[in-house]
Amino acid sequence: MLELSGSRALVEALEREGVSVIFGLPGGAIMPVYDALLDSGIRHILARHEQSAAHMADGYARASGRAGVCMATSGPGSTNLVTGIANAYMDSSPVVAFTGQVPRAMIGRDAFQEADIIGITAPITKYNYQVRSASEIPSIVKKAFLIATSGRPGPVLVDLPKDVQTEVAQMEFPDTVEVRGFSPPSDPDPELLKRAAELLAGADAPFILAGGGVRISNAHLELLRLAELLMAPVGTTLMGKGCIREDHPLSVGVIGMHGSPLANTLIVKADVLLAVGTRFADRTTCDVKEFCKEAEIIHIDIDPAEIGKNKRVRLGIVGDARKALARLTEELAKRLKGERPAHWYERIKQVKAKLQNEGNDGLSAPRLLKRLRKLLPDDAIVTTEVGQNQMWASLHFKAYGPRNFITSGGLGTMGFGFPAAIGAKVARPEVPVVDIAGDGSFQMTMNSLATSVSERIPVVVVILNNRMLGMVAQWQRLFFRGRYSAVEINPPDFAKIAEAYGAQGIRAESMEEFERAVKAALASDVTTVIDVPINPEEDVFPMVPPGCKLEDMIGV
Ligand SMILES: Cc1ncc(C[n+]2csc(CCOP(=O)(O)OP(=O)(O)O)c2C)c(N)n1
Repeated sequence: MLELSGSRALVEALEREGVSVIFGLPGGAIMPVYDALLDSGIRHILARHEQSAAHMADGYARASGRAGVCMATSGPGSTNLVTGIANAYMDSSPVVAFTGQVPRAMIGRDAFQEADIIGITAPITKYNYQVRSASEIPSIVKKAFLIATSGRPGPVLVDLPKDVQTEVAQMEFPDTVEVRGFSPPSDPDPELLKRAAELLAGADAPFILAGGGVRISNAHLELLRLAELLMAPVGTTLMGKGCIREDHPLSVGVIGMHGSPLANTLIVKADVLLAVGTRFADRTTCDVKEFCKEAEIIHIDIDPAEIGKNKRVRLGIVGDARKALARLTEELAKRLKGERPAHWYERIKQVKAKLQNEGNDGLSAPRLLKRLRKLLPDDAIVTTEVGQNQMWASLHFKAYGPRNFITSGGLGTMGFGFPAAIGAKVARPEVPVVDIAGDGSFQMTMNSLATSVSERIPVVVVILNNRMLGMVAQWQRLFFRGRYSAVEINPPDFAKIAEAYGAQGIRAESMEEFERAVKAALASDVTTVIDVPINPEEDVFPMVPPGCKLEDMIGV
């Protein structure tokens, strides 16, 4: 037993969890913890807005596979975290957030900077808890990390009243904790795996749909083995992008509203669909009732609540994707006789060669992204903002690894990409990290330039600058008779803004200038913002119009 203040116990508990970095911004109600941090080995990265701190923690988590930690004061500090927490929740990202709170006796009295953050975040956290006695801190921190990272990951929030932080108590740091009603996921049912193998072995046109769960459980190699054994094409959700190298002959790209034409046409022809670690989100399935209506669907997911939630399936298998895929492959190998047809290889190769052709249409977004791919090493990490930039990146920027494409798929949060890039760079400083941005999205969190420069976390931002809230403008062109409403945003001079923060700012007006700018950015040890003007009226195609089914794709 150790006698410690609550704030010292918190720092000690974080160190025992292996936390080496926290993203945050202080204030009155969390000051004892900030003071205790000074005596620890933990690096604190000062955000300029708590939303960005949460996105940084989220980007760190996705790039590293470990929990990301953020911290804020009470009231507005904690409410500013909300978007970042909701974003992590929708994308199953393990973020642990600590918030200061007014002293215990003041709770519920409308005290200065009081907010009921426990009530506010109840629906967007996997678990949240207000600490009522300092002695609880060691076990609560252990529980927070266990819950955030195990099973289907997600955000956890721990609220710390200020007087709990200063209270001195006998502290016991447990090696393990039990959480009532929370048990590790069971092993996948062997009988169901056998039935799944039988279905797949008998399929004429099998298809594999890989979601973010494949990345989370590090199941990419198992996925590849199964796909190669079965000789089935693999499409991914946006969250699963990169789970199979997108230059692999069996990879067909992302499925969905802005999916690749190849992926969307092949998946609807499948007779057996193996879906792994996906929640059948509406952006992936489009009209969910019509989605793969004729196929036998096998769904593997770690979260039992996902089975049958959005889509009725023939076989639902609960368990870790990596274990399930490994065992399914063993079962399948016993059942497959003779060589599998390799006809996919040729067909996919031909279509892809056509798609990868850069063309020569000036500074078009697809062309810029294809060029960017060539300029970056295979292991570079790309984050995106939200809007056309995100969909272009999904379609035209090939990802070569499961943690190399980081995007806000669930909440669709503009302003996510830049702070997430900073978090990812902290997690993996050895690889280049590039945020593919829109001019609208970047303006939402561009004050993170200050963090990036002063904390020496150099990333690259490529702004596909159409001077528009482009995706909204596209919908207005297509579905509102071209009547623009509130989409022209007159962006500032981004290169000057970057320079004002001490970053490097480059405006690139030709492909040659773009190439030079990317090379200069990669060689630089400071963040670089590359502003590229593109045609304001360029649409992202193909597209499945809202309410339609995958087969109704337009603009192919
Ligand atoms: C925080 C937030 N507010 C509003 C939206 C709605 N929205 C979706 S895409 C989009 C336009 C994005 O514009 P920009 O960042 O310039 O990217 P572009 O579509 O032009 O590539 C908007 C406003 C959103 N996704 N997130």
